[in-house]
Amino acid sequence: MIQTLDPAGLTAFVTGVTSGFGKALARRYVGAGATVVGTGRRAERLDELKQELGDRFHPLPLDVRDNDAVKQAIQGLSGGLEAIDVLVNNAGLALGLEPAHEVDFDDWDTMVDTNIKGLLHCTHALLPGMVERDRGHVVNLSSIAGSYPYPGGNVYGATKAFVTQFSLNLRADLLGKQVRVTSVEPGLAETEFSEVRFKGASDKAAKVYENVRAMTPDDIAEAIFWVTTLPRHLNINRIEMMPVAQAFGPLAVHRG
Ligand code: NDP
Ligand code: 8X3
Repeated sequence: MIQTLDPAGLTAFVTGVTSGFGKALARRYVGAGATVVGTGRRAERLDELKQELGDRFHPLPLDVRDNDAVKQAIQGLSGGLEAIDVLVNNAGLALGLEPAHEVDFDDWDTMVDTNIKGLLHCTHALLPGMVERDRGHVVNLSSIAGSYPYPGGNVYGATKAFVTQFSLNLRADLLGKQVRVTSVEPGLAETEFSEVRFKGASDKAAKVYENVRAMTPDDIAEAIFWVTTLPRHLNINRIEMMPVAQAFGPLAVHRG
């Protein structure tokens, strides 16, 4: 038997708790006794979650793309919340599935600003405190799309490759410090992800999950809960997870 960490002693900063993985994780943490600062742009959804989760949940309306707002929000944390133990960089999105030569450049911009720069903003603001306290864990939501290319994955997959490599590079910088880093790389999971990717086209989004047992937000939340409550001498570098119903295709060959 190993001695896992008592979640009651953890304060987590989770980006993107208004939906999907982030919301499931906020519920998992608070249900186990942890304290959560939860962010997202949709303030009304944060309010609903506050109603549900109570005192140990601290809603923080925030657009992670806005570095000044991120810095200000993090500097404004008080009452014990200033010592964040776990940062979960979960906020992110895919926009579109068109081939690279047909995309709207604004979509690329938004994915880079959110998935890369947003993650960097939060990490840059919270990591120095973790190092100073010699205690912490950064969990980054990457994706299988960062390892395996697919048609239409162009910039989305590239942002996730950044997230994976950045996570591994952080490990290199943090050697000798008691600060852990994990890249979580899920495959098909049913959330609002496809609704966002297809810009509200619900029919198209529903087709992604039709007749398939996809992973659930709770599946991903459980993995994050596990890596962050392991004894402090253990670091899970990467965790790649897929539903059993998903696997790899052959490489494409064009004949003609
Ligand atoms: P959802 O769309 O269900 O949730 C995304 C969350 O990110 C929302 O809470 C949203 O909040 C938040 N968010 C998006 N943009 C911003 C922003 N600019 N500032 C603050 N918050 C933001 O998707 P998932 O739960 O599926 O996705 C979570 C993460 O997991 C993403 O990084 C995604 O790329 C990744 N992922 C998802 C997979 C899947 O199949 N679902 C598989 C692999 C990885 P709000 O809109 O209120 O701001
Ligand atoms: C989300 C998984 O395969 O739709 O990151 O890109 S995938």
